[in-house]
Amino acid sequence: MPAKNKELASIFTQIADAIELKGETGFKVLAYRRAARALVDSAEDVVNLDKESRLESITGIGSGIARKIHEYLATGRMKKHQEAISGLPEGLFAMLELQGLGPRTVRLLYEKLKVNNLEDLKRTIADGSAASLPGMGVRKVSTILKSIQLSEKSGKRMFLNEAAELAESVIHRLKNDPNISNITAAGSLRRGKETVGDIDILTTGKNPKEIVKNFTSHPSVRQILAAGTTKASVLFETRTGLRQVDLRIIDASSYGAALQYFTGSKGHNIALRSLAQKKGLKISEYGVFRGKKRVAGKTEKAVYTCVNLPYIEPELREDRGEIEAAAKGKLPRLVELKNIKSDLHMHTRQSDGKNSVEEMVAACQKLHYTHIAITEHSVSAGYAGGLTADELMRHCDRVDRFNAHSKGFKILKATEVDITTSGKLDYPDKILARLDLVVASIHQGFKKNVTERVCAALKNPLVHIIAHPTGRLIGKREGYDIDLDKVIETAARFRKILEINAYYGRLDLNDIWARKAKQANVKLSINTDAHAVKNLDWMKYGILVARRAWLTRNDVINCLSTSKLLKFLKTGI
Ligand code: DGT
Ligand code: CA
Ligand code: CA
Ligand code: ZN
Repeated sequence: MPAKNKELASIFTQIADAIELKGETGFKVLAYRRAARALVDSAEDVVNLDKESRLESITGIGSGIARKIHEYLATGRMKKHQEAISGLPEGLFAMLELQGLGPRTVRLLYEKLKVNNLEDLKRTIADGSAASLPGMGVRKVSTILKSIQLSEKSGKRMFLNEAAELAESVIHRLKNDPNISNITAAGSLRRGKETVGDIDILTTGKNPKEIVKNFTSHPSVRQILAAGTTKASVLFETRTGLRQVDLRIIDASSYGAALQYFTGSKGHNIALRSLAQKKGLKISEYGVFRGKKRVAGKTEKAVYTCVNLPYIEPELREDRGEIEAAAKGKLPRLVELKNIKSDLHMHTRQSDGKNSVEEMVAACQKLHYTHIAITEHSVSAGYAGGLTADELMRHCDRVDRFNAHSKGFKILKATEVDITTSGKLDYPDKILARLDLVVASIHQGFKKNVTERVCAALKNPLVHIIAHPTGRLIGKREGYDIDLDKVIETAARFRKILEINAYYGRLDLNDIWARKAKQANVKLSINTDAHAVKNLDWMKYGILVARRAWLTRNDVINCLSTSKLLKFLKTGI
């Protein structure tokens, strides 16, 4: 949606809300709401409409509204807006965002109980005064309380797994709609971004109205924000709160152009459009145009072909040099899930995992891996059932026995050894020397010389991989104070491997740092750190990070065959 359409729509909505809060009802309120809807639904930029004095050609915009739009575009202000909101506490508008709380109720709370904001509202719910207002009652209040709790949970962006699962469930249901021919997720989810704000779904098909109806009647939809003839925005209830999903129904002739546009990122789109302009072309969500003539639009690839570029994978579309690389024919051939032959960091019941070695093996064989590493925690990770040196040696004996009888699938003898607060490893070298793979990581002393300790581990000839190098937990913990440039430089010097931890709450290294590691000739390893069979499919999230980091299969040691990996671990080549 053009930026000014969006801006003006929210201004008109706020006017409607404000005058309703002040007691206005009827057609004036409706007129402002209708104008807001019309601006959202319009395919044309309100700026152009205003310039060409065509505002009133849009249904829902009369002369009064048109004048106000013009005033706002010309001066950056709208008198009616300022007048409408004056005297109203800002907190009232935030309350209106809650489901089950309309202007009439907010007004009642404001006038009778001096409720100015969400905090006041929570207080009056807790002390029972809200429920005792006329027309309120316990049931209504409990609905409002649930909305507050949901909206507090929804404040943050979604983890990649939640976004992927939500999109999948919406798409799965709509796929049964005979009206729909194509359906796919776009936006940040398609780019594999580590967190997702809202879900953008594009479809083609007949009877768009029916498709919208089908979409908005999904049983998990809690609120319909907008529902037009070719698009709709709704809030779904998920485990973590209310999440926005946008659906757009596109004409088949524009599907590629729309997919390109709504996949973003915004930065990538802007760069692509300016390249097109230099070639006398205009790219929009409807197609690629030379003057009035559409020269492409059906497929995404054709959009890129128009500006003499090869197809650019969604994960690369972040305006981080992908357009220049594409122009020079230097795009990397990105690693894919199907290239992965192993998962090299996982836990079983022997330490803090949920499943047995046998169960993890069976699950990994189903994934067509040829080998895995079981990496239990070490001695001082007592909280996580860390293995004593003896226990680790007995585990290795069992692995040797398994491998002696196993064809086409090997378990690597391995550990996830703690880098202790003193900077030493948690097992003596003679124990580590028996292992095929040593994964080292920090689990304690987050503030104690982390860079030095990690670099010391990298210098130990027995160490291969540093797991989750920054220790961040997305949205929860910043990560250690670590000098990653120095870690990467040290890893490069000693031919060591850095992990992309595929757990959706870690994704550590992230895309930016994994790319820097590659540029410094450091190999990466994508691992799930699974603590149960069902965690093994997090690999796909690690792959997305790797692709966003421009990695090819040659950068990722999980793509090596068993023998090549074992040789690499021994010799560094
Ligand atoms: P999110 O939802 O915050 O994780 O990020 P996105 O990238 O999914 O952003 P969203 O949902 O606001 O919009 C989806 C795509 O639509 C976005 O990646 C690029 C395109 N888009 C949206 N607004 C604009 C805009 O104002 N200008 C341009 N060039 N593209 C836009
Ligand atoms: Ca989005
Ligand atoms: Ca969106
Ligand atoms: Zn682990």
